[in-house]
Amino acid sequence: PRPIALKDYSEPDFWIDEVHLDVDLAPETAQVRSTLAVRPNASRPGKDSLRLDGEGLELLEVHLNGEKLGPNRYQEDESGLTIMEVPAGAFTLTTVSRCNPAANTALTGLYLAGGIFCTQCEAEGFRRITYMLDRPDVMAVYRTRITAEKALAPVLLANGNCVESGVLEDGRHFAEWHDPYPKPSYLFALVAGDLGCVRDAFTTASGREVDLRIYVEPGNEDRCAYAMDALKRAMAWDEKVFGREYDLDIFMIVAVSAFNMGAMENKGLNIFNDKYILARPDTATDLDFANIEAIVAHEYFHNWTGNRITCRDWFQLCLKEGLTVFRDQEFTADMRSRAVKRIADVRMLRTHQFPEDGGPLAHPVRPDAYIEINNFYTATVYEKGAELVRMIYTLLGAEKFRKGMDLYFTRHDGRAATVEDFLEALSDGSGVDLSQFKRWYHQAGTPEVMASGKWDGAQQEYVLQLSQVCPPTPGQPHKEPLHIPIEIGLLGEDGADLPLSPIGGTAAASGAHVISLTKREQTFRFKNVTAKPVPSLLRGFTAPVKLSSNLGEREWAFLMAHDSDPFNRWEAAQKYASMILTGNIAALSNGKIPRAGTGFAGIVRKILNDPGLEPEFVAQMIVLPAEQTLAQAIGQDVDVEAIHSAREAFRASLAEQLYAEFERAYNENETPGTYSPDAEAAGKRSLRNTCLGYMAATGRADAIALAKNQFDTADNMTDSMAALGVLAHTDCPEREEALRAFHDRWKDDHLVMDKWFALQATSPLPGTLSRVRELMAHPAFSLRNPNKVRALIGSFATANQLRFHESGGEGYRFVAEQVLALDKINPQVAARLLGAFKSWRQFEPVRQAHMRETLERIVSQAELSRDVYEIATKTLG
Ligand code: DPP
Ligand code: ZN
Repeated sequence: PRPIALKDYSEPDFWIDEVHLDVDLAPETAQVRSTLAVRPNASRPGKDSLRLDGEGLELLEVHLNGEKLGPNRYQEDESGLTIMEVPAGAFTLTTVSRCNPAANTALTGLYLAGGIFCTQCEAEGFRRITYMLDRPDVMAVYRTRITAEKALAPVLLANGNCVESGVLEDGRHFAEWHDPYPKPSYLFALVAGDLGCVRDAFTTASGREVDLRIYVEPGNEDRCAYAMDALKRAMAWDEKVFGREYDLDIFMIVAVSAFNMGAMENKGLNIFNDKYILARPDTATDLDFANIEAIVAHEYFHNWTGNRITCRDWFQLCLKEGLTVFRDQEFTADMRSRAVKRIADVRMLRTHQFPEDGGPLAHPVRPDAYIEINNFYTATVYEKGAELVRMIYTLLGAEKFRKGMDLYFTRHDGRAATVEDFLEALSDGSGVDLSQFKRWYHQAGTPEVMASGKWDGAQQEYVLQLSQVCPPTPGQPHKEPLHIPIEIGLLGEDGADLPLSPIGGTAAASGAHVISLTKREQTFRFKNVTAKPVPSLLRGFTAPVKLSSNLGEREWAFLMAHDSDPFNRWEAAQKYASMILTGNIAALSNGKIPRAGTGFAGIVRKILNDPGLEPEFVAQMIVLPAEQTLAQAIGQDVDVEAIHSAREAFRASLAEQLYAEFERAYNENETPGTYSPDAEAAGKRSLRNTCLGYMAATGRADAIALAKNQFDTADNMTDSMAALGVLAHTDCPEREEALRAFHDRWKDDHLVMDKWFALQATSPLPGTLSRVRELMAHPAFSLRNPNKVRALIGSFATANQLRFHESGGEGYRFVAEQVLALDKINPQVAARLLGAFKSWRQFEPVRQAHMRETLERIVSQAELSRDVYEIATKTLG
């Protein structure tokens, strides 16, 4: 397969202004009559043949301006249709074709799953429904008529407003939908099936009434309240914070159980993975509720950042995704705790994006080439993309950022835009120069920033030397210096912030200050510093970089105890713990005695006893860096067993030292009464369950009994899962009994069963791999359903470092087997799963060899999908 490059972009030869679809649905044949209003692109004149994209379609008829064309006038091949000798001016082109929804296991295009007809068109699925210029810079007004047997599909939905519906003979019926806003084909959607509906309404700032509907499988109507509430809050927030109002009279969400992604922002008709809509206290955890809130908001926010202003081409994906993730992060920060949200986002960035950026799959936030675009819905495009927007926000400040965004919306509304357009609007609207900043979009890799601070007692100055390097990434051996905003503070002896008086800059009243590192090396000076301070650098994680400094354990301990910036306080705790743990990991390998970390435990004790801290923040403060994070910190020759043992031992040691404190916090953070998913109550449960985990890490019988009791008596899924997690990951007699009880209670609930699968797949106990194999035969499991694959195989491969990296390579071979089986069913999901190998070079030689061999075996297979081929070859490098 040949790569597609950004530099080869050119406008299409033709524009399509209108699309009329007439879709006649049956499980095994969907007949689509499509009429396109085509006009030549004046800037590329003289083209007499029209090339349309089309895949897996059975072409029946072609008409041009109402006249049926003979087969000599067009040519079909596996990727599309060429119409020869088209008129010089505008014309209409009608095609009649068929596809097979029931046979569509790739879940892109039009598919039938769980009895529901559903579409997924991003990025290039529309061409599997009908022939089209399937590219985002071609924006058309769509009218869609759906016809189906009423008994089979009583509900018929598409984008926009329903303009007509009626009953036909033979038990058939139809509905016709019209979306007045021009849109690219990837935002087209159609849903048909037997669906229940929950309704509500929202009145916009300008007083328009919007009809809100969530469609779900009948029986699930009682699980939609939280999603609906989140939707209304998102609509109000976007009006208030970004001045953006909803534009149609109806907004619909459909929840389906077979979906490749989390959700999709189709105009007026969002389609969701039902995991991110359905929630009831007894079936969904606090994390599920928080994800639902964030994803409902994310998809809603796309209406302006993605739909009204869309992407010119797929290289600009971050233009809508990075920006919309930034918007949903801000929404969650406003709805919940800003500090906790920032910690969660950085945690996610570091676990998923940093390894991508540091490995063979590294690519810029705006990639310059791809083989399969579906492989670029990555943590880099989404999460790092959001960090770039956040840095712009930091550099501009709230007010100027809003001015820039306002200009972006007015300038580009109704159009397909580029990253350059976005940066120009933000720069013009704010008056801030972003020309150097732009490098962030095309330079891959995580920059490393080195900081070295010195207090000059004689001058009463604090001198901070900063330097930056960005390691080479595939195709980019040399990097230019980036514009890196770094928020800093200086702490005095008492732990309070000192006032900051930068030399050659403006003084910060608040004690925190953002400096711009733009050169490879730069020195910053602060005056009137009368005693030696401790610097707090990169507060709020103002840039997605790896920071190293000359701070030692004493300073980290001090910052962990005192930093006024909650993010950096958490960061200091992580650094401190990480220092102890990496030392202990090395000690384990050398037969030395690990440290007990009494100093660390002492600060944890104070934090647990501080009534002024919010419980969720405390929970974050006391969770040790994950095994994968430690592997990254070590960077090479990683020994997963040593990491696991050292971490578990340190957990147990902390738990022994602080048992009474954990027990007290466990008891004090009970949330009696009716369950509420709000952030405060969720935070208490989170702290409480973190404490339970620590207590159980001691292996004490009373702690295991406490977990068992919580499991038996929990009235909500959060507490039930937390307790089951403790039992399932402990070698104790209660384990099997609890897993069985949970199974028997929830075996008919597909979403809850996913939790049950994932929990067992992430168990550190030996035998996990054979359990996972066994579970693949469970009636609730299916390779055809992406959620099942992610829950069981995905969790094993990406969230169980110890067992996936079993030294004999069995884990790798198992996952590779599933990747190959899945590639025949659903290439997107297969390629995603293969991503588990992306950090293979950081492990010790024996495991590296196993992983290389496994990857080579995959590459040597005939008939790989583009998706898997691209990931496998790039991973091997
Ligand atoms: N465009 C979709 C989203 O990010 C793809 N998953 O919302
Ligand atoms: Zn998105």
